[in-house]
Amino acid sequence: MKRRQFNRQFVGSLAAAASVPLLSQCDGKAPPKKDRNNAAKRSPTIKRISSVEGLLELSLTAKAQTQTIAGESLKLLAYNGQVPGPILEARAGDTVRLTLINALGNPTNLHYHGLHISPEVDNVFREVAEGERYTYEFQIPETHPAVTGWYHPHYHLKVASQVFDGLAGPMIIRGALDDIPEIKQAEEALLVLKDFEPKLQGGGQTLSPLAKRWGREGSLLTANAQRNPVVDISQNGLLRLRLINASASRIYQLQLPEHPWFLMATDRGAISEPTEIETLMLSPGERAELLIPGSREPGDYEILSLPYDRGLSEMIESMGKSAEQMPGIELPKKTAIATLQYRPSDRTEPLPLPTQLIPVESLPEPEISREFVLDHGIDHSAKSTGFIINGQSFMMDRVNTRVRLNQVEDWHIINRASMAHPFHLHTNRFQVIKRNGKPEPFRAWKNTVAIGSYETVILRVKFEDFAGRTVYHCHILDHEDQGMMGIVDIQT
Ligand SMILES: [Cu+2]
Repeated sequence: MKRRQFNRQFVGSLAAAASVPLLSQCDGKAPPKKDRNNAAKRSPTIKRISSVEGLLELSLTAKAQTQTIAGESLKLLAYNGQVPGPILEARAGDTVRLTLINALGNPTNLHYHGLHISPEVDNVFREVAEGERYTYEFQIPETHPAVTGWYHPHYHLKVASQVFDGLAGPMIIRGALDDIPEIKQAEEALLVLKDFEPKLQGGGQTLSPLAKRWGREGSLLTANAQRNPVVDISQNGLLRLRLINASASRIYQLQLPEHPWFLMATDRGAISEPTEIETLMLSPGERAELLIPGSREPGDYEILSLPYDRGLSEMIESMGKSAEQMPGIELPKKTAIATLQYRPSDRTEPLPLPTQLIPVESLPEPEISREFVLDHGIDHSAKSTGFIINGQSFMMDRVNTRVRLNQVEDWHIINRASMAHPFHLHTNRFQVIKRNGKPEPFRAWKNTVAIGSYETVILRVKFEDFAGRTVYHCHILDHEDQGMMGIVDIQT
């Protein structure tokens, strides 16, 4: 085979340099161009804590720390000294015993985003006070699907600041999906997408009321707390890439130009078959798993974050141009968030994609339909500062919606506001049935869905297994802190 050298001078890290001799030659035409100034470095591996003999046992200390990210010294909050926090990994049926130690100087708690567990455990009303510790113990149901979940604080009024400052970590549950032979053969990578703002996190500036209303965003886009890290992909291999949007407010519109990628799982598990996609929208809280075949010309392929306007142009028009200059408000722009880098392999035949994953059942017709109108306004009873659902702002002891266990419902989520509001339901999964009157192209299990300004989404949910009080809310966490949350009481 005729091979030729290609330019790898942009590769900075020692680990990457070590792989250069192996990768120094390749077939045919030149690999795609990339921005040489935007140096891609191999991401340091996130520490992984896995269950042993059916038990995932650990403690997580939440504490402030200074961390250098892309050359900026940032004052952040970390779990066990790491941003992002360690990857927690367990199997369906395993027991989790997690002790949260709070050294933040503020109250906090934990939410297990993407896990189907009792709201008595995954309890957002719990307070773990400063200096205290609390042990969360639960069993992951035997029938739990394989999911990419994540854990983060959910203490009302502190959620946006604690997550924006770094408190978030991946939580992987393995199940039947992991036993599919083609999936077993795939290599895995995981990227936690998260923005930071040096002006706020170390620069001494404070968040303006306008940026808080908008939902704070940072100018420094990172994956695994690194700017544009390298993700290895084996030539003729198969990469299973997990993505978590752990940003407080940012909506990503992702693209992998000149390279195929296939969606294999959404928030709450696999879809029925790998589905080739063009762009992937990931709003705060959402996850996706992709299958990427190493089938292209060896080279570097950037995963791009494309501009997505979640209502900024309208806000800037109404507030004046000064909005653009405020830390915490970022104009949408195109950025490389990670770079896939080909690594040679002895494989001459490409690894096949699975033809089937896990069937996504069709939910029965709903017994009840409800409307949830998302809007900006004041609920005087709750002394809210401006974000409401059905005219109501969140109150700690006010149940907004009562449902029956095992009942199937259609929820019409109507966004009457000029900003996008990603809607997240705790405890239970749902399927998006229609968006703006149009059926979704395929069935998928979700628990967070972006609802653009003036859009309507119908989701179908069956309240399964667990009774008790849980919540739904906007996952732009500043909006949640400012009242865009409701309590649903699941009754037997
Ligand atoms: Cu919102």
